[in-house]
Amino acid sequence: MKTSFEKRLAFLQSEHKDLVTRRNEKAGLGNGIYDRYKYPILTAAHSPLFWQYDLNYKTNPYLMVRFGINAVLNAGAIKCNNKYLIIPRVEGLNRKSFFAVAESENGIDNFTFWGHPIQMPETEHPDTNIYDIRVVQHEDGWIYGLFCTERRDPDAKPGDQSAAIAQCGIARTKDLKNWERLADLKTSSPQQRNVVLHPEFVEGQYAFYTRPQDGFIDAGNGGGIGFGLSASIANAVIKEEVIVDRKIYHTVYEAKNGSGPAPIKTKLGWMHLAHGVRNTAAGLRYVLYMFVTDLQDLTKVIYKPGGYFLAPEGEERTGDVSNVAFCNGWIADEDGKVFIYYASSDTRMHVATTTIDKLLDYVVNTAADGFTSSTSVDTLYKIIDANKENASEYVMVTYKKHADSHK
Ligand code: M1P
Repeated sequence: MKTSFEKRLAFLQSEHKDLVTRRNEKAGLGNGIYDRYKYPILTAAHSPLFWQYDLNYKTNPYLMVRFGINAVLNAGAIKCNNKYLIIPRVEGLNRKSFFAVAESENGIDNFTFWGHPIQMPETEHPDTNIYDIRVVQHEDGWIYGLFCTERRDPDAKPGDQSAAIAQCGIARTKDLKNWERLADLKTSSPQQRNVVLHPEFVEGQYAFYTRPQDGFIDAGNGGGIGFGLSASIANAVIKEEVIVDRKIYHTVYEAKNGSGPAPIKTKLGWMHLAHGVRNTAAGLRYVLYMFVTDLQDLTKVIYKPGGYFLAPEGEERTGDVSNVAFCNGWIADEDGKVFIYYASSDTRMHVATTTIDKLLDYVVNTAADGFTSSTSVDTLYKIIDANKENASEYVMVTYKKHADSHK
């Protein structure tokens, strides 16, 4: 007869197997720009049982969780050897997070973690917490991981156990297993988060997208997404940060914004996915938005659709930090397919799929934010009037009905 240990183990194994082998499928019709999927691709429950449990009856007779995982979120992404690899922030019950690689054959389901999480080397100033890695294949031949390293503020008063300093940690690898840690990025900003390495040299130097900020949460006078160059990557120093994409009053990025994954090079320009934050009575709301910069002048925004590209929907709206969509990883396949790996509410990972062509259509043909209600109405008038000529019979019937009632 099976012991209760054996029964519990068999149950845990079968639940875990069902979860990690579950097929994913597109959810509904989508918005024409991208498709969401029915199931999250990674959650805390996807972490291997051999991380969470001591599986030995003698040392864990109740088969208790010995290392609980709280959330799996904010993943970097890269395609290597034909596999879709994502590197989420895996957060333990103790709030400390670390990086681990999960791979999938098709990019939308069956993501499974590699056996061991990444042992990220440290600088002479140990990290208290590391998170939100952006992985990028640089033209110098290395894969870089830029992430946030957080440490207690050395000037914090003894009673203040929350004050923290966020800076950009930098490491490089060839295989995502063995990492070489480089010096943290130096800029003139007291805090840095959401720093991204541009995949190509610019003027013979390493180029970074930054997010200067005054406080740990508050961007304060930090104007938005910045850009700067450094001759060295081993000791990266940015002397001058130019703001590429500003915070603007009454937009979805009025409180702060930050670069997402490294931009994708397209025929029209560098395509960026970023997050924008605004404050509400219910707290901060994080959404994703897009912009494109000039191929020659990387600081010049040439297309920027108004409003958000993706916001948390349905169950995505709740979690540890509710009302958050965050993305720091996407993969563009050679055939033009794009996999957008986004996290919801600081809790779980999802995928949305689209193509470069659809994204270019979106950025070019979606009206820019006019920053007032009346410009929104002007945009809508243009769409309605154009539809007079192009709409199907069905749409025209409803159009005429409503147009007549408007006379
Ligand atoms: O909680 C939402 C996000 O908050 C931070 O992002 P930002 O620096 O733009 O405010 C990060 O801690 C991020 O990990 C988190 O998802």
